[in-house]
Amino acid sequence: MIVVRYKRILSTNVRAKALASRDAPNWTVVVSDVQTRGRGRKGRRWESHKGGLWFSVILRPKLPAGKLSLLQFLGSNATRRAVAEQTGVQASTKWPNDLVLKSGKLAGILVESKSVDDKVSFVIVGIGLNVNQTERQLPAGATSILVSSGHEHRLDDILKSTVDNMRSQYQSLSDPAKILDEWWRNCIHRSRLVQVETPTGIVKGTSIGIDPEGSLLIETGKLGVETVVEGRLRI
Ligand code: BT5
Repeated sequence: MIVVRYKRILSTNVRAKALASRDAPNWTVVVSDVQTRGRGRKGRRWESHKGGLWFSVILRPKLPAGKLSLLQFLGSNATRRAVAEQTGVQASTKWPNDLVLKSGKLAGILVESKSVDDKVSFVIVGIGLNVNQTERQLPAGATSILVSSGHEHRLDDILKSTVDNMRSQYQSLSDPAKILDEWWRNCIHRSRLVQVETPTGIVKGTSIGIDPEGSLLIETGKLGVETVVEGRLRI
């Protein structure tokens, strides 16, 4: 694993993309103590002060572009496992790209990619995990491992464990059900009432599963099962 370290950077995803375009090898990791312009989905801001783990991994999976959302689930599973192994904190997954505790959002995953036609040139799996921030240092609705466990933890140990877990899940990319099953088993809204704000309106109902493409299946009652491709979910 090649690790490229920064004290301060705009965004590890932006840096990783630039390196991937210049043929950096698979499993190159870009990590920074601070991001000054950390990003979430749809250009949302990701607060990335000192104390958190902010990193991006370069991959070139042999997958059609339509299946890339699998990497988001792979990243969530790997981070959840690493957090449990290294800190004892048991986080849950939340669709589509969060790890959460009862006290709030612990981590977010941002998958970005470059494809030509349906062929993937590279994928960047960006992971933001709140580790050693105190409550005061976190944005509203967020939590950290320190807040949950009462202890500080070594960022490098969690980084290494997450990448190791990503590598072992990577073998399962040809068997997506394995990745999606693990994700669903640990999902906080399994069979619970949810509301998802989608680009075309709000969908309400019971979340009953995810399909092979990673879309959320919601039993809405009268309208039957709706397949939600993207959106923001509330329980
Ligand atoms: C995400 O977006 O959850 C994906 C976040 C990915 C961040 C990593 S850090 C390394 C790499 N480099 C980057 O530039 N990005 C990736 P989304 O689902 O859109 O959630 C964004 C929302 O989470 C914001 O609108 C806030 O409400 C909330 N938020 C912002 N910072 C947070 C934090 N540190 N902890 C928890 N929630 C936060």
